[in-house]
Amino acid sequence: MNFFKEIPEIHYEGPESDNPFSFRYYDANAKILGKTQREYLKFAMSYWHTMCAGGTDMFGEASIEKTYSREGAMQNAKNKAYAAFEFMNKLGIDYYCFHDRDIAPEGDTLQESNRNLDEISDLLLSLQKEYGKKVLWGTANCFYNKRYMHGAGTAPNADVFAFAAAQIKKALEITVKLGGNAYVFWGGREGYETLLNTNTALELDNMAKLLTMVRDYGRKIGFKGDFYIEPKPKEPTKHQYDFDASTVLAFLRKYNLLGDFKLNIEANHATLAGHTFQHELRVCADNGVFGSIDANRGDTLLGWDTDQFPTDIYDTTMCMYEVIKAGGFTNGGLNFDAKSRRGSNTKEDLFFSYIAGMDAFALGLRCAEKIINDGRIDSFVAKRYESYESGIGKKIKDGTATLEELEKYAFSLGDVTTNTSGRQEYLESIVNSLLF
Ligand code: XUL
Ligand code: CO
Repeated sequence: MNFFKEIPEIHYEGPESDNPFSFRYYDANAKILGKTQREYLKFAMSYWHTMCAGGTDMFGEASIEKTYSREGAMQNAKNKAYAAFEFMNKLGIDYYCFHDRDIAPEGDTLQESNRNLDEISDLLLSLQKEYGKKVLWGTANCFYNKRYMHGAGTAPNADVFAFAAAQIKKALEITVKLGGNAYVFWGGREGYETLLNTNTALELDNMAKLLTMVRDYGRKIGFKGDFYIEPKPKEPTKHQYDFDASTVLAFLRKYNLLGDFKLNIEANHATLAGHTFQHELRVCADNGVFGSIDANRGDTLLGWDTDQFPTDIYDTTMCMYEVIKAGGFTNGGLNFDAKSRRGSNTKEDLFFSYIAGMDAFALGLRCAEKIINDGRIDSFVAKRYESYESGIGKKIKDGTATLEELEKYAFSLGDVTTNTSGRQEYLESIVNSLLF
């Protein structure tokens, strides 16, 4: 099997190289902040976009050839697995992420789907050993089949809930079998179209019950990794319950799921929620729930999830700045939840897309390191809040100040005229001078 035989292995050649099949910034073994770039970035291939998506949209049929065999769905899945490892191997990507239905076809019954998964995961396990690749995370596709049109864990019908629970149980078992250290919940249709037909309180309670059961079962079968929730505000549903990082945090707190659950932040989901990618990462880091990243980008002129490959250096820099500050990845990594455009429809384009994304993050990592090593941004922020390090400010910070005490203190001040500049433009120009 040699699906990508016309494509060479991709290696680092440096910024001056004009070889399109080379990395100009991603130098896997070069050290940065004490780790190799490879260890820091932990790139992962998304099985669905990379191996399955044919470039369809609401107006058009597939434009990209993703057929691996015409001898039935199982043979296709097997050949797809060989192609996936050939692809990762040529790019030097160590991890992959998958939905159950990406790797093995759905059967007529859940039992048949599960048998398909057993057979294909045996093959994946042997390919992982052969190529030295790992699973970053697994998940269940509980949104494609029409049974899930009203949701899975938030379905108004208990049979749908039960079916989803059983499907997720198997997807978790397969993730564990393949050695994955994380399991993702993206609430594809866990939301509503209209409140006129929706019992939001029951739906959210049920969702929490499902996550609790999966957590408990996972721990019972020896899964020691993280569960992640991936926030997204809308699409496919009008309103999704896992709207953004703050909403998910409130949910995890309410239902006592913190500790086992962290967040998987996707760039384009952040922008759809009206936030920057960096904002969502910061919310996670501030609350100890930073888990993993779905690396992509949207388009400011389009209001949907375009899942484009990330190439904006400012974005990747500020992302890696937050990742470094959060202590780097543990069980998570950078999964390219991104697809080549419908018009970029050759095998070469698939490689160019990954090269562009990996280079953008490698460059972002180096730029973030520069900002941190330069120190001006950090020391500006520290100085901006220094009044909380002593006197009345320290009492406020420590939680020992009372309202009466603050009133007495304020009376002693006369007027307060100590507002100092936030120096936004100056700081932005420092970042630019370090980047370019
Ligand atoms: C959809 C999305 C999913 C999840 C996994 O917007 O991001 O691919 O990452 O189900
Ligand atoms: Co995603």
